[in-house]
Amino acid sequence: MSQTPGLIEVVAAIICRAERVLLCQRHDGPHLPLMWEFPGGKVDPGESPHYALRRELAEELDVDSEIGIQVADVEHHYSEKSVRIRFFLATITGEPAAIVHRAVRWVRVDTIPDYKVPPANEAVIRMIDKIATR
Ligand code: DGT
Repeated sequence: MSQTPGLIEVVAAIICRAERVLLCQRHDGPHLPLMWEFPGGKVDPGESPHYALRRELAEELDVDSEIGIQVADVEHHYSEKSVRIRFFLATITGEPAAIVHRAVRWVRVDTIPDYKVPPANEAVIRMIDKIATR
């Protein structure tokens, strides 16, 4: 995959079930503390986005997954780093476990505004009701 120098390539999964979407709460650390993100993470060198996302979902949630279409592609600049996040629809087998997150939760789409999300996710969250019903 071609990469822009300095831009960290990230993949994230939008996993929907019965009008709910899976959100994962980050720990209370220095970067985006306690925010509710979509599961995923950095693409390692040589990995395809799909491969990276399946690996991340297995590592983070202990689930097998199928990755579907890409629904958003966002670039975001933090003071300390820049990320490009590609969001994919995905389905998982089994119940997700909070292996690396503080919590994982199936959140009703209409209650997402109650959750603090990373600024990079705001555009995706605004269209989540359309995405969730695809
Ligand atoms: P690390 O490895 O110590 O940098 O750990 P994280 O958790 O800060 O980074 P990682 O590997 O999950 O990379 C994801 C980056 O993308 C991180 O800067 C947070 C940012 N991000 C923004 N929105 C999302 C999202 O919905 N899901 C995920 N997984 N990352 C997001």
